Amino acid sequence: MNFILILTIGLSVFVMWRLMNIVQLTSRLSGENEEEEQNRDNKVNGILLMAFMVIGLLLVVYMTVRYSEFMLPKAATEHGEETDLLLWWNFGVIGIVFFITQIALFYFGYKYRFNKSRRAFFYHENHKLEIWWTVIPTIVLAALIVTGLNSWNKMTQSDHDDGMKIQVYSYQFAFIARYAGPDNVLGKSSYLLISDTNPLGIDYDDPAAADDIMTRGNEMRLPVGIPIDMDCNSRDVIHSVYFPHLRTQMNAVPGMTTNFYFKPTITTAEMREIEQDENFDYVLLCNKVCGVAHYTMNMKLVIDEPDDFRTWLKEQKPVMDGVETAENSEEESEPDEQMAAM
Ligand SMILES: [Cu+2]
Repeated sequence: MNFILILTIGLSVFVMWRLMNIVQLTSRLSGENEEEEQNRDNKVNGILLMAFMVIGLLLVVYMTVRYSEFMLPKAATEHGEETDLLLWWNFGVIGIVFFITQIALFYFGYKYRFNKSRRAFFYHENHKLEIWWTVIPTIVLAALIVTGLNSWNKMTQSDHDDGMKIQVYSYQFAFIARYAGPDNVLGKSSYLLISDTNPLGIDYDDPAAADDIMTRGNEMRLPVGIPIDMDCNSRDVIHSVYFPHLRTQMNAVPGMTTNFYFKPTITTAEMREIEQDENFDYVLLCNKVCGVAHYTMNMKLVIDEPDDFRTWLKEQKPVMDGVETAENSEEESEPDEQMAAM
C-alpha cells in the first residue's frame, strides 16, 4: 500500500515536470521569450488573485446573511442589549477594516506585479502617515475597550444591594439553583459539609440558611423586571454558567465565588411570541469543557411574571427540608469541628 502511494506521488511529480517542459517548449516554439512568458504568468496570477478576492468577499456577505437566522434572538436582559450593541460596534469596525485591508491586499498584488520597466520607488518614511495610522486605531480601540470595561464592571461589581440573591452551583454534570429566600441572604456553605443529603454543603447552623430554597428538578425560574445578584460556585472543576439568551456568562471556579448582576426583561411567554415558537425555552448551559458528559450539562430556565415566580418559589422545598433528623445532625458535627479548626 505504502509502496503504491510513494510510486503514485513520484509519478505525479514526474508528470508535472514533463508538463512544465512541454509548456516551456511550446512558448519557445511560438516565438515567445522567457520574459514574455513570465509577464503572462504574472498577469494570469494577478487576475486570479482579483477573482479570488471578489468571490471570497461575496461569499463573506452571502454567508453572513444566509446564516443570520442562527444568531441568538433579541437579548432578554438590560445589560444584554448593551452587550449586543457593543458587539455590533465591534463587528462594524472589524468589518470595515476587513474589507479595506483585503481589497488593498489583493488589488496591490495585481497592480504591482513585476514589470521590467517600473522602478521601485524608495519611500523612506512619512511621519504624518505614521501618526495617522497610530492615532486613529488608538482612539477607536480605546473607545471600544473603555465602553466594554464600563459595561463589564456594571455586571460584575458585587455591591448591588437591590438584587435578588441567588446561587448557581455547578458540578459534574449538572446545576443546582439556590434562592436566598425572604431574608435575601444565602446561608453559609462549605465543601466539607457536602454529603448525599446536603449537595451544596450548606451550614444548617447558619440562621440565614433556614429560608434558603433549592431547585430539585432540572428547572430554575427567575422573575422578569427584578435585578438578580447571582453567585456562581463549583464543586469540582471549572464550569461556566452560561445563559445565552440573557447574554450572561460567568465562570464557576472551585474554591471561590464569582458574581454576575443582571435584570431579565422578557418572560418566556413573551419570547415565545417574539420568536413565534411555542416550544421556545431559555436554557442554562455549561460553557467550559468540564469532562466527558459536559455536553449534557444544562438546565431549563423559565422567566415568569413576579407573581407567578413567587407562587412557584413557595411550592419549592427549603434546603433544610427533610435533613433535620438526629442522624444527620450527628453526621454534621464532624465537619463542623473540621471547619472550626481551619
Ligand atoms: Cu460543566
